[in-house]
Order: sequence, then C-alpha cells, then structure tokens
Amino acid sequence: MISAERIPNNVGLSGNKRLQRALEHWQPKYIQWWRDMGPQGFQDYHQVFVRTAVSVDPSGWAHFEYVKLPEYRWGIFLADPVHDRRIGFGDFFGQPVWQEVPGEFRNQLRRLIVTQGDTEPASVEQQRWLGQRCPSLYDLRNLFQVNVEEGRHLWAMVYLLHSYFGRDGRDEAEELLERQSGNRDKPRILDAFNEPIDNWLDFFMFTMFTDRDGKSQLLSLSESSLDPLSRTTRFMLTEEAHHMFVGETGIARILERTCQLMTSAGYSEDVRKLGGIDLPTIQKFINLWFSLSLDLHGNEISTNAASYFANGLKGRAQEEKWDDHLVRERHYELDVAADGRIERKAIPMRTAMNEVLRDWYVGDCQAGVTRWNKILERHGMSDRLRLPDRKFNRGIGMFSSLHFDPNGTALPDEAWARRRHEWLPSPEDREYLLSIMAEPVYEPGKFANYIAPPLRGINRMPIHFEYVRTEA
Ligand code: BYC
Repeated sequence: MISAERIPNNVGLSGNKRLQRALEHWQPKYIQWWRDMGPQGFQDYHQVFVRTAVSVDPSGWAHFEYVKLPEYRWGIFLADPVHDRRIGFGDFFGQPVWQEVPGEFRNQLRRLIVTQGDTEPASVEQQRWLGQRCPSLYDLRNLFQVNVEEGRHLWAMVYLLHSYFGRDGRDEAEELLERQSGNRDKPRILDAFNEPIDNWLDFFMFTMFTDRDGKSQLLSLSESSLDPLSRTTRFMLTEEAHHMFVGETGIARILERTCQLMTSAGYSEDVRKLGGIDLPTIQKFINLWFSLSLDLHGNEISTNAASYFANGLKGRAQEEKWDDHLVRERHYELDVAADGRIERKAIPMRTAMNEVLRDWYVGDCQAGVTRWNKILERHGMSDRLRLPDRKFNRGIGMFSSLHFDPNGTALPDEAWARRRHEWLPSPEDREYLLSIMAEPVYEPGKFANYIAPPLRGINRMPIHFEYVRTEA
C-alpha cells in the first residue's frame, strides 16, 4: 500500500483506501515520467536544497532540505475550508457550494481540470534541458524548485480526477503523463505549452508571463462552486507566487547587468560585444511570451466561458471586488474583427469572460514591466520596456488570422513576413543566447556574465551557498 507518510497531505489519505489504490497505480508512472521528461542530468547524483510543503499553515512552508529530485515528497493539499461557503456568482449565486460533482457539469468540470492539469507537466518538459546551461547554482535550484512544484500541481489535479471523476478521471490522469510538450502526435492541449524553452531568457519570461496566466486562471478557478477545486487551486496560488518571483527577479537581474555593461561601454548599445543581453532582445522576448500567454485566456467571445460563469464553475479573478455577480444584463465593449476591419462592439458580458480575465492579466503584467523600467531609470537609461498591443502575434481568437505590429497597427501579410523578426526573437537572437549560455556555471557564488547576483539567498542562506550539490 502506498505510504501516506511519504506523501504529505491534508486530505486524510491514510484513511482513504480508494484514493490510495488509485495513486498506487499512478505514482510509479509519474516517477517514470519525471525521470524521462523531468530535469535531464540531475536525477541520480545531485541533491537540491528545496522547500517541501508539509502542511498548509505558514510553518508548513519553512521546511527546507537537500533532496534527490526523484525523492521529492510531492504532497496533496487543500486550503482550509471556508465555513458556510456560498456560490459567489452566476445562476446559482448564494446557494451552498458543492462537495461533489453534479452530473450535469461533470464534462465541463473534467475538461477544465484536465486543461489545467495538462499545463503542469508540460512546463517541466519544456524546461528539462535548462540545467545544462544554468547561470548559477542559485538559479539552478530555483529552476528545480519551480519544476517540483509544477509536479505537485499535477498531483493536485490528479487528486481531483481520482477522487471525483471515477474511471474517466483515472484515464485522464494517465493521459496527462502520455501527452508531451511539442510532440507532433500527442501535443499538450494549449499552444504555449508546446513552445520550446531552450534558454534562460525564455525561462524567466515564461515564469513572468505564463506563470502569471497560471495565477489568473487559478484565481478564477478558486472562485468555483466545486469546493474541492476551489480549495486545491487556492493552495496552488501560494506556490505560483514564487514562480513569478523567479521570473520577475530573473529579468530584473539581467536588466541590472545589461545596464552595468552599457554604462561601462559608455552607453553604447552594443552590449552583445561585452557578452550581455541587449534591451532590444529582451523586448522581443517580452513580445513573444506576453502574446503567447494572452492566447492562454482563450477566445475573446466564448460560449464556453459564458457557460462556465452561468454555472458557477469558473469565475472572475477576485469576484468579491465586482458589484454585480449575476451579470445577466451587462455588456462589455471590445474590438471585434470583421471583414478585415476592426469595430468597437458591445457584447453580452458573460460571453466576454475570457476577455475580462485577460484585462486583469494585462494589468498585472503591466505592473511588473513598470517595476523593470525603474531599473532602467535608476541607471539613467532613456530606453523603456513595454507590453505590445493585445492584437500583436495572436494565435487564438479573432485577431489570429490578421497581423499587427506591437503598436496594434494592422499589417499586410507580406510586411509581417518581412518584419516579424524586428519584434520577435530571430534564429540569430536564439543562437546568440545559446552561445553565452553554452558553459553552465556550477561554482557556488559565481554568476554568468549576463546576469547580476540576487539581492539575497534562499531561506537566509548566503548567495554563495551550495544550493545544488553533487554526491561524492
Ligand atoms: N491553445 O471557447 P474557447 C498554468 C481552444 S497556466 C490551444 O475560448 P475556453 C501554468 C479551446 O480548448 C493556466 N487551444 O475556450 C503556467 C477550445 O477547443 P475545443 C492553465 C486553445 O474553454 C505555467 C477552443 O479553442 N489553466 O497554470 O473558453 C506553468 C474554443 O476556445 C487555446 C487553464 O487554462 C490555446 N491557448 O477557454 C505551469 C484553466 N485557447 O474544445 C502551469 C482551465 C483556447 O473547442 N482552462 N483553445 O476543441 C480554461 O479555463 C479554458 O479551457 C481556456 C480556454 C481559458 C484555456
């Protein structure tokens, strides 16, 4: 029988034989997947200084230890229940939340949980080669911390599938380990999770922008009328915050170093000659990962989204901040593409819920970019970073068949084909990044030339602490 002690949990695992049996079947497959598709080259001979969630209270977060990655204790946690919690929006507003899945919403809920679950292992797969190119042991440890937590998020969704969806749920849980990021025959469900992440600029942008979509989607799922889904995602949000910290501070440290190099070169733009990452390249990677992550919010006009809202399955981020929780009459104004032209139109707000969530997301991203610009300002630079227009480089939604520049100006196909690498990473940009990342930095306290050290270490350890150690 699977040992409940090895799996920290607050779901009463030791007394739940059915769940134990389901996990007993799934866990060996998960470990095999982790070995095959998880961090490459760091499975057997390395110990990583990671944080393991051992309970949901604040002290449960303070547990740091060296572990071999396949031996990480992936746990199952739900945030504490809210007494007498009521459905906060949609047609069932005010009714008690559900502790079981109602038959009529089973398919929709399963689809939402599977889509969420699919992104978690996908991100681990996307990032599996980065350890071979890391800028420092500090960053290597952060990468692995993010990876094990994404693994835990997969466990969280598999817990829901096993506990509430019977045989279908068990089949879905297996398929979550069978699809593979970028695989032509069995790709991951959402496009951004099939994109390669082969350098650390990609990684930091992904944790800044794509993990922020994670925050946005988890906030809206945490409003769900299905209480176990709400409680699971509420706990996941606490881990998501660290991932965005890794992304935002990773880019902040690159900017810091870029500014130092520019200053030492007499404000010359040619930072590449000094082995740094120039601002235009950083801007291109913002353009790429922001637009890919906008796509993750789905179509601007979506009957799926309207029905999720009507049935209380998936709400708006921070639903309590809105005054109207029924949204029966309201309209939402948005740009609509029709016959190659763009018109402002008012559409029923329920069908615009993806766009409402996207608004929240764009605001949260903008706040991060504003913080980055303070670094440029502090160094006396006149350049500023910015988010591209929402219509730029879209692969999902009504703008996906048209082309726009980062200002939102429409472009003919030919101009887009000719100019796209002015705004998006070119093969040469990627080649350059790989060239400066070719030699990993594994010496404690040392950092690659293109990135500044962090302000402080992990869990009050010094920056030169050996965050990842090789077994003798
Ligand atoms: N790529 O009516 P629509 C995270 C499909 S990230 C490919 O707009 P809906 C994390 C859609 O599936 C957060 N296909 O769909 C971050 C549908 O297909 P079918 C992940 C896409 O359902 C970093 C069709 O288009 N969480 O946690 O309203 C590291 C119709 O579209 C895409 C969630 O996603 C796309 N980008 O909205 C680790 C939450 N977008 O069925 C983790 C759960 C749409 O007609 N998911 N399509 O063939 C959802 O809430 C919704 O499924 C979506 C899509 C918002 C994603």
